[in-house]
Amino acid sequence: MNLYFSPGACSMVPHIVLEELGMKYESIPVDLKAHTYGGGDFYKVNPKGYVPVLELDNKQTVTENLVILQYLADLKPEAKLLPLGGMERVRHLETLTFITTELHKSFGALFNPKTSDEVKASTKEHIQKRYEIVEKQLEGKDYLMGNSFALPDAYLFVMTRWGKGMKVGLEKFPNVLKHFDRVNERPAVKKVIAAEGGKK
Ligand SMILES: N[C@@H](CCC(=O)N[C@@H](CS)C(=O)NCC(=O)O)C(=O)O
Repeated sequence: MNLYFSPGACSMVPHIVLEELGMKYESIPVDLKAHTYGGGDFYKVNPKGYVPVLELDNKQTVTENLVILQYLADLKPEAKLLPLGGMERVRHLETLTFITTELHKSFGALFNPKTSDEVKASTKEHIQKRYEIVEKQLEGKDYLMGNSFALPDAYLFVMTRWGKGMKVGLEKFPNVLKHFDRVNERPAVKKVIAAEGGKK
């Protein structure tokens, strides 16, 4: 399996999951400005032009983070990153989707150099509103879904990493900060951060 990634980007989430699952894979860095990888045209790998992309051993590609994460977790259900069925799976996917669509997408304006300071300030306020929900969900728990690490924790970790880097104002969310520190200590996470070496 190959993972196309960009250092510190949302592709860090499946990168963490691949390590947590102990999968065999290669990670291929993509230059998102030039849309190239190792001299190749990245649009030929993903016509949508973005990471993450998971390339299977049969050369089929899977895009869209939410789908890549489910595909990977289902390869090793014994790792319990995503329950196989029933309401437990529904709850995990509900939280994962909230993080992707409500948190991740809200960050977009902060990464755009053309965004005015006024819009940046209101974007940060909006992200804080989203984090109020996450803060409550983490109350009395080590991880989002209970007391063990699951897919939504990997995604939240990467978002909080961005939020800290972009000074979004996460100091007022102690549960979120504790969650970040807890996930940051996981050997798989340390390995990925060292491997990606970059920041968003
Ligand atoms: N809908 C995609 C969005 C992925 C995405 O936003 N990727 C960003 C990095 S975090 C990217 O590669 N942007 C570069 C581009 O769109 O050209 C998913 O959920 O996988």
